[in-house]
Amino acid sequence: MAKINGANAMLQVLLDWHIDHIYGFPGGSFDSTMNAIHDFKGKMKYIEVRHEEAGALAASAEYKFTGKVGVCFGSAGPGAVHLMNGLYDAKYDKVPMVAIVANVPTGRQDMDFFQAFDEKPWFDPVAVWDHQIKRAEQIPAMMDEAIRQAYAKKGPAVLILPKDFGWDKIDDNFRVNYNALQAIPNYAAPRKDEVEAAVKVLEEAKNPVVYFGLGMKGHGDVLEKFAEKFKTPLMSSVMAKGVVEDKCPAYMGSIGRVAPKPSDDIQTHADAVIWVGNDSPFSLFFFDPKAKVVQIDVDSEKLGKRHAVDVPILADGAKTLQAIIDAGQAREESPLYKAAIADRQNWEEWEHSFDDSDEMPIRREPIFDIINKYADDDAQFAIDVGNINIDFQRLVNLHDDQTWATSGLYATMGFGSPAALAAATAHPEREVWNLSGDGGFAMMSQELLTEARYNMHILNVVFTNETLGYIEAEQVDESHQPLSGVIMPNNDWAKVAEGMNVKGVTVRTKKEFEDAVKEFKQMDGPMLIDIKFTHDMPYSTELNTLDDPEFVKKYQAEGLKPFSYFADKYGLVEDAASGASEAEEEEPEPEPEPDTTSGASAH
Ligand SMILES: Cc1ncc(C[n+]2csc(CCOP(=O)(O)OP(=O)(O)O)c2C)c(N)n1
Ligand SMILES: [Mg+2]
Repeated sequence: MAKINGANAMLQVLLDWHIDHIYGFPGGSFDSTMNAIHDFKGKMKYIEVRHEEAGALAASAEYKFTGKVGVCFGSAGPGAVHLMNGLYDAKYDKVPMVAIVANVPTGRQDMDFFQAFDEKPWFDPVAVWDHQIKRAEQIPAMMDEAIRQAYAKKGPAVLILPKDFGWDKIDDNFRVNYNALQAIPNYAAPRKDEVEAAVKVLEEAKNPVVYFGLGMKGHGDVLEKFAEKFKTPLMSSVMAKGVVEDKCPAYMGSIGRVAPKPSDDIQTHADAVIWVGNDSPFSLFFFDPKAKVVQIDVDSEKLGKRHAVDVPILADGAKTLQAIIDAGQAREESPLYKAAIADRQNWEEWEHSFDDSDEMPIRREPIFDIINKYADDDAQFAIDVGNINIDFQRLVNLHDDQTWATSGLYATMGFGSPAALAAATAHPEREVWNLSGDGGFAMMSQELLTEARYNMHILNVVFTNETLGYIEAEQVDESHQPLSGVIMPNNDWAKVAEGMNVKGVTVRTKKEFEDAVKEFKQMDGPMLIDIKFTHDMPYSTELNTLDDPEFVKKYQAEGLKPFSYFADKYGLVEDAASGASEAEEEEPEPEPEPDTTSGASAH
């Protein structure tokens, strides 16, 4: 029997799973695998990040962009601990990923040795599967198992490899189980009585809406058909932006703090919600508690979790919506639908009225006008955490094959740069936009070195507003406290970039930004644009009090109409029997979340 080093057998399993790259950073305890990586040059691409957290976040982002598992590694002790943030990102957003973690040689374990600690218990709370290899012969089978477990349980799997086993010679006869996971999920269709019950709710409702999540990914066409036939506004979780193209007239965007105004306006007025493939935790605070809910999900644990459910359907979302489309009668536009469409138009006109504003420092709208004009139809957007979540949700017009990723439910700052590495590695032929606030960018800015080293075509856009804006807005609007700990120094990010061999440009105007973007599109490799950006906060949908002159002045919202204007105009009469208006009077305002970091949903 031919023999192979344990670490080489491990990498061969990755290759057989069609995984041809791995993010990581070496250490002494990982020497045996680094030797294997050297042996696999040309077959397995090694992306040497400058911080293990970046590798772990890149591995998590990889699945968000491509639907394929990402793999990262760290050495024993500090390298292992640095991975943790990326593992939690994967856990919260239900992302299959694999981390290979080194341990000191077996003969040195549990003896107070250098860098040694009991790694498995450390990973137990985060991992969907975590085990330390106990014999070298297990290596290929356990690598295979880690990948299958990550996919099946939709989370991070951690394989702990003691250094000595990586050097050991084992039989070279392992055959991977890649084919086993090629089965395409085929979730159940709904029963006839369930479809009838859903149609009844729809027919009895005056103002029904659809509220979907990532469970509908790939089925935007069915959602659009549904909205077209039943004249229902479509709303989504934050993470489901892009499932329906932004230009779809019925799509009001996501709901919550980061969302555009119209969906926030209309959600309390719905008397029926078709809730599909959506588990957004913030939805606890949305909708009239008395609204009728038809909830469709493939996971029974989700049914009734975020709102009382009247018609639970444990079935495929797209098949169920299609069955309702086939069985139900077309509807006229409801007052809520008409009001929503007009509200959205008012909101978008207001936003675009600032597109050519020459206010200094520059406003958000002119910047996003350029991004929308210049981003390729298959651009990949890596989105950090902070006000950029709000601006991206509201101002980027996603279309065609554009993709995006952020840190959703875990919402870690510093996600943008590692996610950009993942996008550029997975699809080097497509351009990558890393959109990050100055605080978030600072957390992983060392990855400019990685971008330069591999000449990745990434445009890093840093929004320098000299504050941790998202938290500043919370301190002002929610807790009414003095600003505390949010100031950022006005850093020269272009200079930092140049110091790391990345072309750096500082811009203050729309024209300068446009010229810099044009330059990026002509060149190879990475670039950084530091925008000296407005210190004003995005329009607050949490307050959304257009009848308050102070509020209007603060957000220059003279062009915006309160929703009551459209409600009156289109005869949106609150029906006491439906509970919508009653509920508004009776139910106390929900307490703001202690940390409403992103309002995002995994599904
Ligand atoms: C690692 C981490 N630390 C703290 C937070 C809390 N937090 C959320 S957004 C934010 C501010 C982001 O600031 P910046 O990147 O400058 O973006 P801005 O909102 O100013 O555009 C903070 C501190 C977090 N989400 N992640
Ligand atoms: Mg900032």
